[in-house]
Formats: sequence, C-alpha cells, structure tokens
Amino acid sequence: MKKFGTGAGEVAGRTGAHLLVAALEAQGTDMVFGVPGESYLPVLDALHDSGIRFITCRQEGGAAIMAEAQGKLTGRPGICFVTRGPGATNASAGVHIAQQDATPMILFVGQVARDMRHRGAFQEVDYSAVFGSMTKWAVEIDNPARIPELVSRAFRVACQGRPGPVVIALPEDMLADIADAPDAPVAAPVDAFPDPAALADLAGRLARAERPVAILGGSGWTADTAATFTAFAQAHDIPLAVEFRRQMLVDATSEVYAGDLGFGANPALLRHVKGADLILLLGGTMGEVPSQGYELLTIPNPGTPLVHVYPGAEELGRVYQAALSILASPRAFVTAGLSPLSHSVPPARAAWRESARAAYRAWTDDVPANPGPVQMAEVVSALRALPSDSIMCNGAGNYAIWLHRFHRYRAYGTQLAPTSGSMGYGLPAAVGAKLQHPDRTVVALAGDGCFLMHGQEFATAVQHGAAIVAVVIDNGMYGTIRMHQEREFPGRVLGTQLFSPDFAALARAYGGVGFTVEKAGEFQAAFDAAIASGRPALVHVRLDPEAITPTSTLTGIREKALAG
Ligand SMILES: Cc1ncc(C[n+]2csc(CCOP(=O)(O)OP(=O)(O)O)c2C)c(N)n1
Ligand SMILES: [Mg+2]
Repeated sequence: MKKFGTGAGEVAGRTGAHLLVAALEAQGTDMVFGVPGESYLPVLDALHDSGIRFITCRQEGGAAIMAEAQGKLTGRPGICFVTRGPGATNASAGVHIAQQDATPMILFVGQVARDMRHRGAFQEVDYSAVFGSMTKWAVEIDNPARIPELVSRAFRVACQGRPGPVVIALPEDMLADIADAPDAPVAAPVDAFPDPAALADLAGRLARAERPVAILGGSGWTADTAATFTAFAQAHDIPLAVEFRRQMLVDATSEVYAGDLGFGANPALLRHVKGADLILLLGGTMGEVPSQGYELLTIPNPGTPLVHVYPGAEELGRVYQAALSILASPRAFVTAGLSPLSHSVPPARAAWRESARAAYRAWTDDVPANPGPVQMAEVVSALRALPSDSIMCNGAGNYAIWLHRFHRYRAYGTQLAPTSGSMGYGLPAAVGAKLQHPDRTVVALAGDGCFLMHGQEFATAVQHGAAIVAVVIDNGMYGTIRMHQEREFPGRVLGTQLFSPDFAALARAYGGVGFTVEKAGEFQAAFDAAIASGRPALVHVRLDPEAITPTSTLTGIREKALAG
C-alpha cells in the first residue's frame, strides 16, 4: 500500500482511496462487485495492493444485484462500486431490491470534484435526493479523514435494526487527498433482544392457542435460527407459513411446513391463516403480497390476535396494531426467546397442524401436466433431486410459479429471489452466490424476458469462473403481463410478444456451454450435463406459450374473460 511519509519512514497519512480500502479490509470485506469509472480511479489503484477481489461486471444493475445477493447470503453488507451519474442510476436496480428485502448492502459511487458540485457538472447526481427514499442512509464524504468513521458507521447502519442499503458518494478529488486517520474497529451490529415480560405474555397466548400459525419472513435469520425455530414449531405443533419468496426459512419436508403466502397462494393455506386463533409474525411485515393485497388481516386491527416480532421499532405498529409487539431480530428472538415459550400443547393442535400440512402436500406434491411437449414437471423434478444446499435464484415471471410452488427448499441460504418482483435478478444473483459458495450448485431460473434484463452478466460468470447453471424458460413472451392482458383486455395483445436469440448459442458465444430442450424427456440429461460441465452453462427450455400457469392456459384465460 502506498503511504506518504514526512521522512525516516514515518507515515503521515494515506489517500482517501487507501483509507477507504483499509476501512473495507478492517470490516472483513474480501470481494467487491463493480463497473469501473474514472470517478474512482484512486480506489481501483488502492484495491490493486489489497487482498480484496474486484469482480468486474458488465452493467451496474448486475453488479449491485450480485452485492445484494452476497448480503443476503452472509448477513454482512455486500459491496458494490460504481461510477457517478449513469453508473449510480443503473445500480439503483439492486439498491431498491436491498431496500425491499431488508438486505445489508453498501453502494460506493464516484462523485464530481468538491469544487464543482451544484453546477450540474459531468454526470453529477445529488445522491441524497436520488437515493434518499430507497436507502437507510445516503451520505457524501467530503473529508478523507472521516472515511474510517463513516464507513464503519455505514456497516452498522446496513446491518443494525431493519437491515438495508447505504449509499456513499465519493468526490473524486477527495479520494486523492491525503489525511492522517486511524482505521476504525470492525462494526459489530447489536441485536434488539426480546423483553422478558413480552415473552411471558406470548407464552400464555401460545399455551392457550388451539389454532396458531407462525408466519416467517424478512431478513436477519441464520441457518441455525431458522432450523431451531422449525424444531420449536415441531415440538409444539405450530404450522409454519412463510412470506413471499421466503421458502428457505423452513425445510419444506418438515411436518410443520404449510407453504408460502406469495402470489397465487394456496387457498387452503389462506383459510388456515384466516381461521387461526393466534398469528405469530416473525421477521416479516405482512406487506402487500403476503397479506394478499392487505386482505388477509384487517388494518389497523388485524382481527386475529397478532404477535409481531421485528428488529426495527419503526415497523412495529406501522400497518397492523398487533396485540403484542416484540422488538427483536429473528436471530435474537430464537436465541433468547424460545425456552420461555415452551408450553404443553393443547390437544386440538395436532389435528390443526396436520390439516395445514395436508393442504400443503395436496397443493404441491404433484406438478400438473402442461400443454406442449416439454413438461415443467421435469424441471421441478430435476431441481428437487439436487443436493439440499443448492441455491435457487430467480427474478420475476410466471416461470417462477413452478419453482415457488413445487420446489422443496430444504435449508436457509438456498433461495435468492427479490420480494420486489424485480425481473433480471436471478442471473446476477447466481453469479454472486457462486462466487460466495463455489462448492455448491447454483441455478438461475429465468424467463426469456427475465434472462435478457441482465443476461450480459453471463460474461461475468465466464470471466470470473462462476460455474452457474441458467435455466431459461422460453415461452416467447412476457408471459405474466400477457396473462394479465388476456384477463383485462382479452385478445388485444400488444407489447408482450418476444423474439429471442438462440439462448444456448448465446451461452456458447459467451464462452459457456449451452443446451436446448424442446422435447419431452430431454431436460434431466441436459441439466445434468450442464452441471457436469463445471463451466457457466445454460439450458434453454422451449415451453409451449399455452402453459401460462400450472393450472391454466392462455386460451382458457382469454375465453373466460371474453365470456365475461
Ligand atoms: C424490472 C421489471 N420490469 C418489468 C416488470 C413487469 N413484469 C413482471 S413479470 C414480466 C414478464 C416476465 O417475462 P418472462 O421472464 O419471459 O417470464 P414469463 O412470465 O414469460 O414466464 C414483466 C414484464 C418487472 N416485474 N420487473
Ligand atoms: Mg417468457
């Protein structure tokens, strides 16, 4: 590392860029994602001599998503570097996902020189204004001596309470300035722990409940806490549901797992939630999607007694006035809160738990046959057969319905899926995940629309040796929107048709391997070969456009709408 001496080897200071890289190293960062820019050249130079790996990406949205995915997997902020203006606005795709998913993440952005600000200088952006509502904190550092202070604070802000993204703007001249400042210690975020009186209250409620349901969601979990809570639920016959895209919080083979509250949720699960006499909401918020458009619980009085456990006070009582609010992260609640909740189980509960479980099995065991030769059941069965630590990544599109409904997520850290419904997430998330866990199978499931939103990051996978497997479900359209179009304006198709490239050839052109599946019975062999190749691979699945959901066809939806 370049240091600046006043004589006899004495260190008088470091550049802002060196202070920044040292601050990241002090927090344990060993990998960052980004697209380079002239606005932060000194940082690239400082990274040159560091132990931090810079993953060069092709578009800042992809880079930010990779960082967000790492944040989801590790619980520590994923780090992304982008240039000012267009780099920052491209990266906003990942920042918004981190905000909605409560994922710790820090985006560093170049900024115009300090003496040029507020003139509309080249690529100038007011970061607090642009990112203010999308982040927990957006800050510009104009004094290099404050880098250790503000970067360590950013790590805390990103992790503490409700986790989320932080944006730090770095004026380019500041990065070259020299300052004398000691490194800050590693930020050790603190957890909110449950109040013993609240736990005693909850223990009484649980002991009396004949039809409890626990709904798990949010972030701030670990593999241990998720498994421990499931074991508690098993010992006490409490059915577990999860919020939208949080399937990995409960082992789907566990006898307490009752399914997910996503789009198109199992009507029998909704009946169980509505019929519950106690709802324990742990780590989630029952936002628009899990609450089925704010219909499942009434606002502000949820109707059913609700106990809400959440790591940020600002969320407790924001929408629902719970019977009992507990300020605690899922991790802290499970660590400190479960023994006081031990109780003898009312006899009615076993049947209640079994009925919720039976409803889940009936909804998810068998994948219905679909129109056309290639069967989505083949895709699901190949995914189910993967090792239980395999990581499934997806964006938005009807193709994801099969994954969310039928795949058996077995463990925490095996699902990367944006609750914000952001298309294009799966591929870059898979690259971030594979670089984090090179020994695991990482699958990016995408539609023909979804894949090309960040498809260029397949080049990043090849360049950095991330042997992901992309499975592209190609139905020749933005299927979800076409489905809504047929429902609302039957037969008046506009803007939803897609003409796509030969995806397998595209993967090969990038330097990966590609397979095409267009007949029944071909998928498993192609998928196995993709994994066995040990290289970034893509399986292009041609799906009949009529196969719009597991249980409906496009024509059926149109005819129903026309019939009025
Ligand atoms: C970034 C972004 N843009 C647009 C949308 C709206 N949208 C949701 S699903 C969808 C179509 C997805 O198409 P595809 O990936 O091909 O999946 P399919 O529904 O056809 O299975 C669109 C356009 C979105 N969710 N995210
Ligand atoms: Mg499609």
